[in-house]
Amino acid sequence: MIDARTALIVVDLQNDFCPGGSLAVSGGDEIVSLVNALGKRFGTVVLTQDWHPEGHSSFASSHPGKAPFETIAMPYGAQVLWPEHCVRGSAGAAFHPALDLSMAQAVIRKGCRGEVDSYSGFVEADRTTPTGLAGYLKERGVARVVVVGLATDFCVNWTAQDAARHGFETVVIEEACRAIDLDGSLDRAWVEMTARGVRRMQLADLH
Ligand code: VGL
Ligand code: ZN
Repeated sequence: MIDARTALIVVDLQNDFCPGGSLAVSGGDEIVSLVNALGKRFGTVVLTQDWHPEGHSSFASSHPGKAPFETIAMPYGAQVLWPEHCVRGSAGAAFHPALDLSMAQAVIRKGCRGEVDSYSGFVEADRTTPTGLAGYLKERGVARVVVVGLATDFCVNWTAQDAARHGFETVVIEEACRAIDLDGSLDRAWVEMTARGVRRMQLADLH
């Protein structure tokens, strides 16, 4: 077991981000068995779940004339437009069927408000609205978080950076993540995470 002050955060391991889904991340399903094995080693496991209302402002289809993967300006900053994905209650928003949910104590849903996206499991894209995850972890005495899941360059990146900002010692396990990699976003994500003090680790190095 990993010490009780360390939590595992599994980011968005949902059908729409796996092969066959509407915003499939290449190899997204390959991490499920790793994550299941990892989950058994932690006393605190939290899952995040992308959970958008229909017509969400992050969907290209909500912006006439715009196509997926274009970027637009939103009041809170730049927003990449995505194919419709993870509509709340849909099969695409469900967790991958092979993900072992029994290990998780909490599910944090994010991106729930129509006008604001949330890559981060901690704070929405307006950078002011908390999900409550930081308080949940702190109240349970968590000091270190290990972040895995999808996608490395978006939701894992933002979640890990916010964990570090909230004062958690933060680790990302590279093999237990997969990336979208849009115009160099994966390389940029590692630069950003590293600059925040997030540690890039391999599974074998985790104790
Ligand atoms: C994600 C794009 C849109 C992710 C979520 O989980 O990385 N990416 N919504
Ligand atoms: Zn989303």
